[in-house]
Amino acid sequence: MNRRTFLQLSTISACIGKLPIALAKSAAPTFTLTPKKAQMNIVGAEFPATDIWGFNGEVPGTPIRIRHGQAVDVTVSNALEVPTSIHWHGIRLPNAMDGVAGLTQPAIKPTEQFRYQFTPPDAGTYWYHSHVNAYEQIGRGLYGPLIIEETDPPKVDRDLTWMIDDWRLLDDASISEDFGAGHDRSHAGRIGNVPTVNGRFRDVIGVQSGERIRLRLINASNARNFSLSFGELTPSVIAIDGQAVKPYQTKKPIVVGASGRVDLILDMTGEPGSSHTVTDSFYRQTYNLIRLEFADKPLRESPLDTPITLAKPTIPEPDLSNALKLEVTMAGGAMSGLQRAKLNGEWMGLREIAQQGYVWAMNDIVGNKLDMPPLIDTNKGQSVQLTLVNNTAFPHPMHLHGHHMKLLSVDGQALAEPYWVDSPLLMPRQTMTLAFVADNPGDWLFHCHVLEHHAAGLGALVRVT
Ligand SMILES: [Cu+2]
Repeated sequence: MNRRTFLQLSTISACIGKLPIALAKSAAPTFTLTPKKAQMNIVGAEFPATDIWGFNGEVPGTPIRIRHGQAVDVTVSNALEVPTSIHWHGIRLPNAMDGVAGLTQPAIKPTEQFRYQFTPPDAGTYWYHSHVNAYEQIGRGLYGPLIIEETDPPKVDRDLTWMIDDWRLLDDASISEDFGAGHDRSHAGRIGNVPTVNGRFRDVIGVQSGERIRLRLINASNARNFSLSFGELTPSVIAIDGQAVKPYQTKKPIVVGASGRVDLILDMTGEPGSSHTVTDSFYRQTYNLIRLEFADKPLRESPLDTPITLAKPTIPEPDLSNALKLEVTMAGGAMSGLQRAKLNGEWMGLREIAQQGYVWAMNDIVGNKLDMPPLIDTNKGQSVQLTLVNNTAFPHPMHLHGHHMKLLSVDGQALAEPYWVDSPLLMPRQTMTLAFVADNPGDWLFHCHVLEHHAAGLGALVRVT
């Protein structure tokens, strides 16, 4: 650094000293995300590295981590050979920043840049991912964590993020190129054969007895849902889809549907020197996802006894007595018996629809494009009550952009403690009632986050004006 630049810098710092405190406090880091091709070893040293697409060449991409009240300021510089965009999953943001190419912005072409700027209204655990040919681009690795830190977070020894994913790899560890395959579109989506945590297969992490860990689980899979057990450990759930819930301890497996998030407090109650396996049992087979290895020396003799409750969400409460009430039935896919549906406004037999690559419908309408008539068209401020009926043989994580919905009941049973979600996982034949205030103007996607299902018609628009 020469004397001249040093002087310039000291002038700048002198100026910062005079800024009003509120302004100085909100100065947030800026980020550049360059989606590009890279290589990464996923399955271990005995296998070749895998060609991936990653933000800044990594999977997960560079963590975007800011404090609540600060702005997200990210410049995307597209170094791929194809167009892309970034969606900020779960954030209530202005429509123009939502990142859905073809709906809220044009795709970012190769060599072009796009700057995303918004201030997230809610703290919590979110993620970002491509929203162009998502089933291919996310499947190749274009995603990363987005963490908005609470002003007053619970005291923990470590705050860890696990982006859980699964990859469909061939024997030489290369990615299987069959993106959007017909069977995946009509069945459970692109389920992979290599489940990973933060891009590593069968990883091992070191922990200490008595340690308290906040674990942010983010499911970045195309299609795989997870149901995680932590061996002898008993997690406490403190947030779902980024929003605080009343903390509860549970021995039941923690379900994280595709695109969903769950925040846990995990007290490391295992013996020094012991080893605990985290397993997934969502589908028929149970397998080991990752292993926790306890150090020989404890961190402390007994777990912390400090509070773990997060501040209550500040999302507007829907007014159920004046809500617009709507039932939405998902139908189609294999083994559903769907006979016909509307494609481009015309009734057609399922065979004819399938010939064009579509197999799903919401309220008999195939969501084949982004500029369709909206499923919901309402005024800003209107409360909406949605009853979602999964009349299919497969689970569907249904993601609403730009809003959070309060989950009120499941299969007609009212929840004792309703909670906020943006990606509720509906099991086969399940019904959920949710409500939200349509307070964010714009055209928003509402779609299944099994990315192959969305590509095959399981999507719709919510218009708020
Ligand atoms: Cu689905």
